[in-house]
Amino acid sequence: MAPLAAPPDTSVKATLLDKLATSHAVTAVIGLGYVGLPLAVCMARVGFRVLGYDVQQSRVDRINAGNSYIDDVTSDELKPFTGQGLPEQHSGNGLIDATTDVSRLADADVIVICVPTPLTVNRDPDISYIQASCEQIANILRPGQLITLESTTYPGTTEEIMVPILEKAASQRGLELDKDYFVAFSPERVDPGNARYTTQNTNKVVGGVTPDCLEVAQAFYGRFIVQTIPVSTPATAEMVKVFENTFRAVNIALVNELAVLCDRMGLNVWEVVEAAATKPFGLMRFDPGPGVGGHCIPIDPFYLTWKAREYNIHTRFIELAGEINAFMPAFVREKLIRALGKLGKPLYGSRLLILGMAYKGNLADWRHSPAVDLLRLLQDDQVNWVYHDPFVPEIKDTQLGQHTSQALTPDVLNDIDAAILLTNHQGVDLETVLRHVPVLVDTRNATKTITEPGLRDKIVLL
Ligand code: SAJ
Repeated sequence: MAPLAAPPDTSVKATLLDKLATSHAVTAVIGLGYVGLPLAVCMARVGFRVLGYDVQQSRVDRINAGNSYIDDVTSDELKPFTGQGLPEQHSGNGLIDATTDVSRLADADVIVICVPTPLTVNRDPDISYIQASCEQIANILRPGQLITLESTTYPGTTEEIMVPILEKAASQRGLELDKDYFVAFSPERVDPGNARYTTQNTNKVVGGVTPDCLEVAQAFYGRFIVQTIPVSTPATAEMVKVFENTFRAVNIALVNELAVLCDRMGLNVWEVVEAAATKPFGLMRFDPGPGVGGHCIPIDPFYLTWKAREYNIHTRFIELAGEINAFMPAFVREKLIRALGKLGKPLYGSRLLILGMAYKGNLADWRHSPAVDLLRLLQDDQVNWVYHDPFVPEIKDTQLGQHTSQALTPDVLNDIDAAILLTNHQGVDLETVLRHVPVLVDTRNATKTITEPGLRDKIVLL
């Protein structure tokens, strides 16, 4: 007699796995920034309904109108999936539905947390956005949900902060972790502006609170990301991420320290770095710069430093790297003083052209930009400055005030005592700048292709 077919597995996990496999799962992303919005588009591309939750109504409105505000997602990439509440002529299929109504998260079978993890003024981790998101999810927690945290944070956050908040609500409703709902940590690996490595084709590390949590999380991410990399615990996954960014911060600091030493020794650090990079093994290229910006590299390593204190470990290496990177704007000021001095001009009261406000090339993001750090430093020198950045039309800073990007016209350029290049944006006409200004301090070696002697002589490299 043929063996009886096993009864269908009607467990919560099996039902959720089936919904994930067939794209019937309703998904949600909390935080529609440079991580959350690209993720939402990847999820919609494989047919998931995606509820995008953000506290900013302006972001929600722009997304529902198919109007992207993130460099890495064009509006043309977003439009096919939006259109909620718009007239039928909007071509979108409405899979992505942005909202500020957090109660709608109750509909979601999968909720991904992509909120900021800044530092406090005392440079301690600020996980208040993670905690707030967990409290919101706890209010709508129900059987059949996977909750994953993607925000970069210190090892231990998922199991020490997130799970207790969810467990408190779950126990009041008779819900059990690993039976009724599942929790994992999976770090984002978005490199803003990187067209080669995207959310979809960058391996995704996943750490589940339990083996079943890992299985469900891998089934979810495996639907739309090229490869998932399972690790044994959420803390391992959290540590992987802070290690990745600390690796960058430390190596950038090394090459920045080299820049200061080469300056003293009369060596060209850019020539050293270029030549060292010809080594086909055992060396990864990093470039010196005016400092380290963005919302990751200057911040994430200090999440590790803070946690290490709990174990009486003083992460001197990480803190030294942070000090060196934070010193670079002052080093640029020193180079500027020398460059103006050679022209018989003081820095005090000089007129400066800042080339680039964004924290790195071909991006519009100027948060935590070294340009802001340098300009705040120069305030005591009473300099008069204007900036040109084709990606950043305007800045509003608490200390610097409001400024708009100036065109590189002769009447702007002729009035300048020195130009300082801080961001290596493509397409900035550096030759025109050099034809008008007396000196250009180039902190990114962006002028390396300019060979005309009359122009080359005006360039001072970091
Ligand atoms: N920088 C240097 N020299 C270098 C590289 C970078 O001075 O050789 C500066 C940049 O100009 C910038 C800052 O460091 O001001 C940070 O640049 P970044 O590209 O390292 O960092 P993000 O925040 O734009 O992107 C990073 C990701 N970058 C890469 O992997 C190349 C990665 O560290 C993370 O996946 C991501 O942030 C994140 O969100 O953690």
